Amino acid sequence: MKEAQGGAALPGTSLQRACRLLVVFCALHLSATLLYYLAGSSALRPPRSPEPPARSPGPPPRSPGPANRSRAQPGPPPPDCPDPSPLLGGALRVEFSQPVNLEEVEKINPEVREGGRYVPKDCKALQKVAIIIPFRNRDEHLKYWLYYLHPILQRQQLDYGVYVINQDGEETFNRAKLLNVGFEEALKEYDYDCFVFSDVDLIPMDDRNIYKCYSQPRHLSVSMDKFGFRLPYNQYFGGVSALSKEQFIKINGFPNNYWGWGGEDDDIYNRFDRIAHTRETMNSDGLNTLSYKVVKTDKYPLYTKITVDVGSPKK
Ligand code: BGN
Repeated sequence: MKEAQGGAALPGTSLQRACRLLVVFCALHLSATLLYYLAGSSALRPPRSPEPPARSPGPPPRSPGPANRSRAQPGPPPPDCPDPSPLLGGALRVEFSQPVNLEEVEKINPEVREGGRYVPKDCKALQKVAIIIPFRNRDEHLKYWLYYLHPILQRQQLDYGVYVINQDGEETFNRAKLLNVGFEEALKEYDYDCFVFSDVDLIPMDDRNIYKCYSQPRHLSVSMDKFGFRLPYNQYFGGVSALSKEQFIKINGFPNNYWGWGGEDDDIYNRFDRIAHTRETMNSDGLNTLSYKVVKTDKYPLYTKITVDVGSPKK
């Protein structure tokens, strides 16, 4: 019966075979299509993590020509210098027993540029300070000043320049007029925003005494050895003082008419005082009446020396 059953199924068997063949054919077709699709699409896709093209050492990149110069980006501006400077060390030992050799001073201050200019490398200085020193025949004092002050001013992270204003000739010395000249001449060189006026024989004994300007004029020589580490009187404004450009212009600079020793610093002090008599004269004696002649300018490695004819007192 079994056989009969098979015999009886003959026409159905051929149909099944045909169906199976069709299924196999379809499966093959589908696989081929799938393979073809996968192979084709992977050829279009980029490799997942491309290797950078190998580069031959070749010549260094050329500087941009005029056509593409505008595309060259300058580096980001340096950050502002921190306030206070982290380089400060505090109290200093100041003594004058050994003579100073300026070539040695140059060697230990390699970053000071010609004319006694310095700009911090890694940060933007908070102020641009011109140091103005009235001068005549005090070379030994000046050497000590340069020896001590250059390292201090660099630790204070100032953008600074040192201007020694040398009075020419043998006429009576005029300290305040020389300071006025220093203000005018330094501004011709650089856009200073602060002026520190210093006698050549004064050295700070602590580098936290910052040679910069404040919202009010400031007396920086707050105590002096020659006065027993005090000051002679409360209103004393001599020695070292700091005035911003605006403050200096506001008081019409310093008086030009104090020839010889003394008085000019008191006059300057009183320019800030509303009730003083100098408030009556300051507008007619100062920057607006300043006249002088620059005799020569010398750029030394550690300072700029401007020799100037300031005239003589009216006889
Ligand atoms: C004062 C001087 C100052 C000087 C101090 C300290 C005068 C004015 C007199 C009317 N003032 O007497 O210029 O800095 O002594 O030495 O001379």
